[in-house]
Amino acid sequence: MTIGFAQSLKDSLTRTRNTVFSRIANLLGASQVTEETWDELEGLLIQADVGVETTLHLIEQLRRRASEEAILQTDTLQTALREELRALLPDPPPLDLGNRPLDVILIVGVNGSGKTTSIAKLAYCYKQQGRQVLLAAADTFRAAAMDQLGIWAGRAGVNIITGSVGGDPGAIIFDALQSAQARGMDLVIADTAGRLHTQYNLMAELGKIRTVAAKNVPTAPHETLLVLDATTGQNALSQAKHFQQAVDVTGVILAKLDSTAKGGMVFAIARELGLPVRFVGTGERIEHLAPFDADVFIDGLLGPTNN
Ligand SMILES: Nc1nc2c(ncn2[C@@H]2O[C@H](COP(=O)(O)OP(=O)(O)O)[C@@H](O)[C@H]2O)c(=O)[nH]1
Ligand SMILES: [Mg+2]
Repeated sequence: MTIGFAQSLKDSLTRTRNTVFSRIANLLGASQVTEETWDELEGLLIQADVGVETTLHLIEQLRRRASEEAILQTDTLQTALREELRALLPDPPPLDLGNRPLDVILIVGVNGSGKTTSIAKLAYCYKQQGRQVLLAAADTFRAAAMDQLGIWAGRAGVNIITGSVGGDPGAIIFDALQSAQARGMDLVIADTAGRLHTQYNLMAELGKIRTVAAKNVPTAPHETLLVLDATTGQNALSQAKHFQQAVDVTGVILAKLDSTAKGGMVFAIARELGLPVRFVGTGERIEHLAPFDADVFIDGLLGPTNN
């Protein structure tokens, strides 16, 4: 990870760090571990949006280690906490991109989560890396969604395929893939409608998009990234489960990390959803997207290690 990305990931954690994690770091300063330490740590982790289930798991692991390793001092416990948090975020394999002539990324998530903005940021980021990017505006449910993506495509300097409002999203994916292949482009990023009003609609629509994609590019989509709004904390998790039932989600883009103190939800996403966070939104501008890095993330929360 470049220094610039690492810094922006750390900066986006300012609220999360200042609100709760700095208190965890203070609690685990240089003193004795007491029964109160455990209670306070548990409360702070829950406040930090780590999630109840994940917090209880962490406390259990740490209590076991404290007794096995005879941990009496809070600073040693802090080191153990850091290790256990890190263990919750196993490094995923690299994104399945760049292994074929044309990659397809499907972006899913509810309206307002930051989907369109994240697509623009991804397009910009991959364009910087020299890739030929084409956007597919397959959120045909709202006219504004297609217009907005068009504006962002202009900012990112990439082309876009749109259709008519209420039109068939599958047809737009079809056009986009045909067009990308004809023009020798190597990456299609598709926006989709974030309708959740019935699970059936969601599944039907996303299922159809996948079928059309796979017909044109046999192994597509290569990544299906779910955009979650970090400011919604634990609510985002139940939302995510609906999407996981509808489509084979391969990773998460955690948008708006800069505007929340709920950054601890990354641990719950990993443990409760089994999904790696791949990118985080660090602001509203097109360059405000950072690849996720677990070591940088944990340093950003607790400060760098002293050893
Ligand atoms: N601060 C901040 N705002 C964001 C970020 N990503 C998206 N937003 C804002 O969230 C709002 C909704 O984003 P949009 O992309 O339109 O969401 P969509 O409805 O899911 O497509 C907009 O006001 C964006 O500027 C981010 O990473 N940080
Ligand atoms: Mg949108």
